[in-house]
Amino acid sequence: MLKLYHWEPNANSGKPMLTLAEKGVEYESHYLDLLKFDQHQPEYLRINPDGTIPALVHGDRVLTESTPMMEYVDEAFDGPPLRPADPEERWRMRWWMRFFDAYFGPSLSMIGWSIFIGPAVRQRDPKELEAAIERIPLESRKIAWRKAMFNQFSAEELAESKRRVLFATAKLEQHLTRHPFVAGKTYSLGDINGFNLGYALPLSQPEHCNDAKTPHIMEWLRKIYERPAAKATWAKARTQMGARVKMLERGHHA
Ligand SMILES: N[C@@H](CCC(=O)N[C@@H](CS)C(=O)NCC(=O)O)C(=O)O
Repeated sequence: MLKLYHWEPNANSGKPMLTLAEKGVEYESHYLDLLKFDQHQPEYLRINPDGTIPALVHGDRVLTESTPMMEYVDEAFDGPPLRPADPEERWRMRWWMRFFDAYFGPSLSMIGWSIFIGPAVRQRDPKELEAAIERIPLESRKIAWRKAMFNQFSAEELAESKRRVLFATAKLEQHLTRHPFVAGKTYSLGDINGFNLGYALPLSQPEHCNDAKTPHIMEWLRKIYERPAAKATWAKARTQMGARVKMLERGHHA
């Protein structure tokens, strides 16, 4: 019995969703609405006391942390391997996953929380928002929610996040001029990771990520989106968040 607790096919939730789809593994999907704070409700905290998503329940095991979770899925189930056999390629895959998760993801996330998540909940009753913050178990998530809800990200921290996102975008473009995929020749968890964090870059940073400036990133994103597993995964999107992926359809013009 396999259950995945997730939100939209996006960022950390999308990583195991696409991995499971690539492996051809069936699972019971539990959609948590992040904007309704489903992830902080007692039923979910019994599964993941940190109150973050995703979480994967396999028999009596509870797996958290989306990147090691993808490796678990690749190891534990049949289906096409998603980690290269070649040691150098596997090292490169892990190098990039670390870079995506530690550097690119948090910066992209801060920008997303300030322009999308915050405004999406800000009009609610401030007392309701304060009560929601009180229920958040992790201090770091409390801080992120408070800043998003009350528009408290400073201009300096947003500028630094933007600088990091552009640095990471340029670094990835450079890398993809030499390799078709993140690990090298082989499509891998590294691509699944990067795609989930960055598929909306052409929308969020249109003047920096586009066919003229980053043709290799654009081709890489489109190639991944054309995979049947990716199409099936993003077909599960329930909101505009996941539906943004449609701009990767060839022939789509902004
Ligand atoms: N490092 C964790 C991060 C999990 C995480 O923070 N997930 C976000 C969604 S992408 C979340 O649960 N946010 C909800 C909240 O902070 O309340 C992972 O990769 O799984």
